[in-house]
Amino acid sequence: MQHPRYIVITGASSGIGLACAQRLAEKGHHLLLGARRIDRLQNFCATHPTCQFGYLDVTDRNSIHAFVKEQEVWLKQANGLINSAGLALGTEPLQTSLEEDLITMVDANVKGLFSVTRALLPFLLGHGKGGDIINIGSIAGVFPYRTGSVYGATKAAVQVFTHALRMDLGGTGIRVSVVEPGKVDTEFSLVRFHGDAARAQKAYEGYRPLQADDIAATVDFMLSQPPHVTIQQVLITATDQVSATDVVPVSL
Ligand code: 8X3
Repeated sequence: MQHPRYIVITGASSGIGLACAQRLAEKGHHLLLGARRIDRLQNFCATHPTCQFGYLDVTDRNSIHAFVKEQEVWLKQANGLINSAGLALGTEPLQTSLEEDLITMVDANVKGLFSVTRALLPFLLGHGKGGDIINIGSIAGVFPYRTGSVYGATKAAVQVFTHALRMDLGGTGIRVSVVEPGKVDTEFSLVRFHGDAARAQKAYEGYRPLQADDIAATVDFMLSQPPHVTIQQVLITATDQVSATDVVPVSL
């Protein structure tokens, strides 16, 4: 078996974060899970003995600092961070969008991801043995689409942050990467559509979307590379998704 790792996962209560937790816990890695919905994390950790959890609201600096302080002992061994907390809100063009949505997306996807990473870097660097930072970006940050100005811009920020942080961390053995998924069948659309379940379900109908575990498998593959290999950027879509917005179901 691969050496067990000590990996922090944000946004671990659902979607890609939860799928990463499931897959990596099954491989015996030690995980520190952060999210707001700690009842979900508690349930998960009850059946996964290598996992522990803490309340983490990445949009709140005080919460980030409290999480770090509470988990200080565990964090001394940390050699991985998966930044999965993030969201899209609304499907309106900017002129009719809600300002609240804009602020929340920037707070979580940009300020939250940057602040969590900065707060954890002293630990990732402290033991001098290298590690991984894997950021969950989006196809929206690579190929802009209508009504995705703010969400796409936050994910473009994640991509640039990844590439520049990799430079900052040159020589430390810490690999920095971004995974940029297309449509993944998770609670993502339910959140984006403000809880409209029927509409959210439609977003994944009529074709075969990615599942959260497809992304977790990619993350696992990246983490499993030997130390001299960095997979810096991965754009991953369902085969049926041929652009940021177009779906053409495979007819084989
Ligand atoms: C999620 C994918 O296609 O909704 O980041 O932008 S998409």
